[in-house]
Amino acid sequence: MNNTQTNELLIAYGWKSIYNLNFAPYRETEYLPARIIREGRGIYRTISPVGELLVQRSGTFINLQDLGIQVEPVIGDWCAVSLLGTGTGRIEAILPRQSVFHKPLGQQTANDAKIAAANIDKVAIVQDARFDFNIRRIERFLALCHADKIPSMLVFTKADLLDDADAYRRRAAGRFPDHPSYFIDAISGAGIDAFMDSLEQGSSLMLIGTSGSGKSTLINRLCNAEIVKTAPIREKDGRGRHTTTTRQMYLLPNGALILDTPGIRMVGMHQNPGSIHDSFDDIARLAINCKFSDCTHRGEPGCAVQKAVREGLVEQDRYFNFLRLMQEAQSREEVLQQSKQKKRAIGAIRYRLRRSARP
Ligand SMILES: Nc1nc2c(ncn2[C@@H]2O[C@H](COP(=O)(O)OP(=O)(O)OP(=O)(O)O)[C@@H](O)[C@H]2O)c(=O)[nH]1
Ligand SMILES: [Mg+2]
Repeated sequence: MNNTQTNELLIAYGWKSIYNLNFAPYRETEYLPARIIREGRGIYRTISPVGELLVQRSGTFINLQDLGIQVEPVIGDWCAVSLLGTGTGRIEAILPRQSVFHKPLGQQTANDAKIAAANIDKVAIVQDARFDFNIRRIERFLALCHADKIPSMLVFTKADLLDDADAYRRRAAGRFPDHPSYFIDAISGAGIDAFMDSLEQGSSLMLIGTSGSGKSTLINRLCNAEIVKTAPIREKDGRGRHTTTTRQMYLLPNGALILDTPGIRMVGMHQNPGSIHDSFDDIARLAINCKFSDCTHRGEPGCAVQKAVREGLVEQDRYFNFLRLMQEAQSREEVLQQSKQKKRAIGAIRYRLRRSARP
């Protein structure tokens, strides 16, 4: 494929000039660039210059994956595909990714990819403002976005069910002054225009949130059509029913791309304590003035963070959540260290056994 063939369809699905460079090694081949817009049991739905293609991994690709040279394809990936028959093809390579969003710990399973999506420009953290307004969970999601260096915004749904929406707005703006937040009634469409206007043509926005928060309903409202299945939350506990089970990308009428995702059950931290520190930048700024450079902000003398909490400059709840996330990240780091040491020790035993078995 040459540059003139970088057609409108690819551009509509987020092709950027950088991908011309990424695709350069395949330019002289018969391969076509294609973007994964839906994953499911080893079959990927993609958009290519010749339209929609259902693709699977080629044998060579699987071999390269076994050698650790190719990665597991995920939604949002740009691939080099070979055409097989009408509407079908094979993934031959994954183009270098511009961004990745890692699944939170708790969502990652041993055999599964640790990455939820690739080439994402923005993440919208979707939360049910009426039944599940949970500031601490938002902080967890923000820490994940921050670790992956993906800009994020907050979307509060079910604004129509709030008695005093302004109080919630103030609470969100107070706690997250650096993040745009949108309060939306996805049933009537109130608040949808401001949100839609924030989405750029050709940019990819991923929705994340718990089940029942209204991610799919939001997409239907943005498209003004019932294109995604939705279901009411359970009456007994107000939880969602995990209606969406696969990740899928949709092209909105304004030209932006939006990814619907299954509801996240647990938002466990997968990053190191350093990146948690970075995502609480107000606390990180204060920490510079702590007496000790390795201050844990848990009671050391001369702690500038605790002083700010006492003076009401940092919300107590935010401070406690920061400590909790740090502790989670530290425990995870210790577990990783221990398992590394264990692997090294097992490796050394195997090596000694091999040597002693030599004639
Ligand atoms: N009143 C009101 N109800 C809403 C709004 N947004 C979503 N809902 C309702 O919330 C319920 C759950 O919505 P879904 O869109 O299925 O939620 P989801 O986040 O996609 O859930 P999963 O697919 O399970 O992850 C549905 O009954 C929606 O009609 C809103 O803004 N106002
Ligand atoms: Mg859904």
